[in-house]
Amino acid sequence: MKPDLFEAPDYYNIDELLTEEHKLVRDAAREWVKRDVSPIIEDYAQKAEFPEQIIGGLAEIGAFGPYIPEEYGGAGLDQISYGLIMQEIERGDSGVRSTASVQSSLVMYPIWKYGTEEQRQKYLPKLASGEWMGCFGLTEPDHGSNPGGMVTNFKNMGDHYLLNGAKMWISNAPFAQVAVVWAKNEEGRIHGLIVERGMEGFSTPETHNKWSLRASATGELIFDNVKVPKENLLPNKSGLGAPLGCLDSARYGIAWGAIGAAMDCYDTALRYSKERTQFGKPIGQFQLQQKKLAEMITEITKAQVLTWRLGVLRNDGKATSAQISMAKRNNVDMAINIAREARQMLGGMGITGEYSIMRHSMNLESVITYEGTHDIHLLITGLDITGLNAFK
Ligand code: TGC
Ligand code: FAD
Repeated sequence: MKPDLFEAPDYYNIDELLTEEHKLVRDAAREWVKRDVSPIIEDYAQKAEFPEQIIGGLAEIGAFGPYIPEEYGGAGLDQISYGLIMQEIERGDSGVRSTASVQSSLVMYPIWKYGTEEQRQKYLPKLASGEWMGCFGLTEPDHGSNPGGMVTNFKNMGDHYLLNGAKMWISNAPFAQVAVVWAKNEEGRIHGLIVERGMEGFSTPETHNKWSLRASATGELIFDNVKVPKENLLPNKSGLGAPLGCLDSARYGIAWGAIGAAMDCYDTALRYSKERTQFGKPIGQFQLQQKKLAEMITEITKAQVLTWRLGVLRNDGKATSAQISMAKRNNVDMAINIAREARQMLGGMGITGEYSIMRHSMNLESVITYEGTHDIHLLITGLDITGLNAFK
């Protein structure tokens, strides 16, 4: 792969909206990605392996629990710093950002928000340091967009719960020590349970043959009469709103992450357009190529402003789920379109692993699907503006 020469576009001087702390956090993550991710990631994506050696570095840049209080091992940062870390990681690779999103927003967040003090003390510091990795089991083979239909269930056996069912498409599953699993009790109410690797009847087969997110490990979670200790139930929130609340935090991170992937594709295409000559001039001098670049920087800039504003709303505790959904949908769609156009600008070289664009393009097919598909997010906005529910 070519050396990482990334220079971040900032057409509207968004940096002026950031604090010194935001910039320090962002720059540390950017340097780490250049040093420890870019040189190896193409190889790992080609091999379809998660590079486990980067776990320590992710923890060091604060990617595991950026906004979790320091008393639990988190970085205690605000929502904009959290977003900027996700942006920088996904600039390197969406699969690496996935690993961090799951750990922070889908495992640490529910333990922090819905767990007991004992659960927080037991799990959060180890998850923040990367000593333990976690995964989040919501999706099932027959219940993806409609998680409320889940059939995974647990029964109260007096001194423990008995868990049965299966989850599918679970990021980090093949190596996670801890799984936050959503299941229905005997009354059909959804609860979160912490399941640990090694519990009898719990297995995590890996999902192979992915053309997307190849540097992220995906698997199933299978529960065959798993005895879960009663103290592993998350007691402080139940119902579908509990897992959906975690998704708000993760979708917000993805909105920032997608900007990172788009910036990398744009920056690569811009540089290539000045170096590659055809018909005796740099291809960047042709009007059609300039149109592509002009549209890319416009869309990136719009997404940067939208997402920074969403971060301010999140910091003030005012962002709605529908606002977060809009940013996730818009930014991932923006990034996938930019990846496609940027790929074309590199001609044949664009399909090779010499450049990052094709990998981003394939990764973004997962990002536009998980955490709610593009169409589900359109319907969430539709419901919010009309008051009419397409899901009922
Ligand atoms: P609905 O009746 O609308 O809602 C049920 C309850 O949930 C509340 N709620 C929310 N709460 C917090 N945050 C949100 N975003 C919420 N959205 C809804 C709602 O108020 C209600 O509460 P209550 O108290 O009245 O019971 O639910 P529905 O069954 O009609 O479904 C709505 C729908 C379709 C929008 C929802 O199911 C949905 O978002 N589906 C998409 C599924 C999804 O996103 N799955 C993601 C799986 S995890 C994943 O993909 C990780 S990838 C990680 C990585 O690698 O980066
Ligand atoms: P389906 O729900 O079957 O949807 C199929 C199509 O139908 C889509 O186009 C969808 O938009 C459309 N559709 C569905 N309902 C409607 C409707 N009401 N109106 C209009 N169109 C509709 N899940 C987890 O729980 N944890 C994870 O860590 C996780 N990681 C993932 C990693 C990867 C790489 C991938 C690909 C997925 C991951 N997922 C995870 C699952 C992901 O959230 C689901 O794939 C996603 O929610 C869609 O569900 P589905 O694949 O079952 O598609």
